[in-house]
Amino acid sequence: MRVKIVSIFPEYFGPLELSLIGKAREQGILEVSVHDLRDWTHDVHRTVDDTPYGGGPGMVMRPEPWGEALDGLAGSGARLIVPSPSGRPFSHAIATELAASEDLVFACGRYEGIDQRVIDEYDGFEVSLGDYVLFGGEVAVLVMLEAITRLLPGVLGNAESLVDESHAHGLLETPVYTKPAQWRGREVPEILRSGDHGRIARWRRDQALLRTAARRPDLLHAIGEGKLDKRDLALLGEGGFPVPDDGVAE
Ligand code: JD8
Repeated sequence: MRVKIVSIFPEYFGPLELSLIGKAREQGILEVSVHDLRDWTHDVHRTVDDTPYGGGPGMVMRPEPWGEALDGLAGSGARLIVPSPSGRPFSHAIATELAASEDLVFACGRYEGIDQRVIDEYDGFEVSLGDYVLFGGEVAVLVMLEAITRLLPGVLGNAESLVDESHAHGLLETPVYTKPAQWRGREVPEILRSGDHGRIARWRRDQALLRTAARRPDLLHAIGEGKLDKRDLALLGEGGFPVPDDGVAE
């Protein structure tokens, strides 16, 4: 996968040298290039912003530098991703979709954002990390790239672990424990030390169901028809989570 990032703060992307993303680049699974938008300005002040049409606070990123940059970087077949607080919510599904792309270009906005004509010109896909406001798109790109890269074949040691991940199967992760069995008077649940893998699997599903029902009932609803068996529904009922008769927890 080829990834190009355009930003006025290219130094934000040092972390992409590290850890599994750094390793994926060494292994040639991922090619990342970071570009300074100011390289496509022609004035002594390397100006990338101007006042907003229609008035209002702050400044807007000028279209010309972006046009010149993306003409060079977002060739045919490249997909332009634009982090924006007004974008579609980023998700595992979007990460999976983008992980199937050959060529991704990320446009990092700053100030009040990028002139909308740039996004329209390159059919940019506006994506948001969540309902809070950041200073710019850079950290959003770091988050998205980590979620996308770990889905690329060969990046994760045991790809199996991708299968039983939360958001992959729709339930939140279960609590995890390691040695010592006692810590500050706190015990690791006995069942996890029982060696009874059948009971352990059931316990973990129960924990995932109860945690999801408590913290993310929206996810439980999204799981949809028939994915929750009678025992799941009984557990949720006992846990005080109303279970409608169509088998989909409220
Ligand atoms: C891109 C400029 C800052 C946003 C005026 C503060 C994503 N989940 C998210 N929250 N915020 C962003 C985000 C914020 C950005 C830019 C993404 C470019 N800003 C602006 C509008 C209000 N300032 C984001 N993904």
